[in-house]
Amino acid sequence: MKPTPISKQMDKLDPLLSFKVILMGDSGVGKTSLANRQAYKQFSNQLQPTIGTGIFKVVVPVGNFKVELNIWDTAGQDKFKSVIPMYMRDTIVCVLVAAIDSQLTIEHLDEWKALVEKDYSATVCMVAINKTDLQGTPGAKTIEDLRESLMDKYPSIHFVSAKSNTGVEELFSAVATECLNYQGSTRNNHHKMDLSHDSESSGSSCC
Ligand SMILES: Nc1nc2c(ncn2[C@@H]2O[C@H](COP(=O)(O)OP(=O)(O)OP(=O)(O)O)[C@@H](O)[C@H]2O)c(=O)[nH]1
Ligand SMILES: [Mg+2]
Repeated sequence: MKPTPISKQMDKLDPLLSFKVILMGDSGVGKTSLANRQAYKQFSNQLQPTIGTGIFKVVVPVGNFKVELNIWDTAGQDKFKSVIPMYMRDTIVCVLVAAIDSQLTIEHLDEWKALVEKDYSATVCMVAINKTDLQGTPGAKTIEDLRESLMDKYPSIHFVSAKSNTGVEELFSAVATECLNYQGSTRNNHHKMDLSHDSESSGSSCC
């Protein structure tokens, strides 16, 4: 029997829930590249730095739910940092992004987290260490070392590569699951929603 295409499987899923998610982190770590990879299945070696913010819409199936993520891709350059809190309102999950080949961007994760928590302490901060295709670059820490040094502060860490398309789908699936759990905990008297899979659906689609 032919497998049902993901688009058909997704038609069966309901309801559509929509959440706002923000990508933050130093300039050049690959925030726009991760959003592009998830939304358009594309990667470019020559992206211009983001100015202001861009919004990407993707739909991610999680169990019986079809979750729409509105991904706000912010600009990492210092000159834009002061405006980022203006975009934070109604954000459920913030993905703090750093690059594995730049220890400085990893050290700056705490500053980005502080920026989020200053006014929005309920926002969930997840971490994505991008550019894992560059593992082994001189001076770069290993995934194991990084996980160990960051796990106390950041329980949810994902190691990804927008370039080689490693872990990106899993990252946004985890983000969508976190959003659903948030929704479940606020709506259903702190009972988490049942996210068990009754189909083999996975993947995402962009609107
Ligand atoms: N090797 C490698 N390069 C990547 C990866 N992701 C992004 N890049 C490159 O890193 C550079 C910066 O990527 P962007 O996605 O523009 O970074 P950004 O975080 O959006 O930067 P700002 O918009 O300035 O905040 C680009 O040249 C990308 O091609 C990756 O996974 N691996
Ligand atoms: Mg960008």
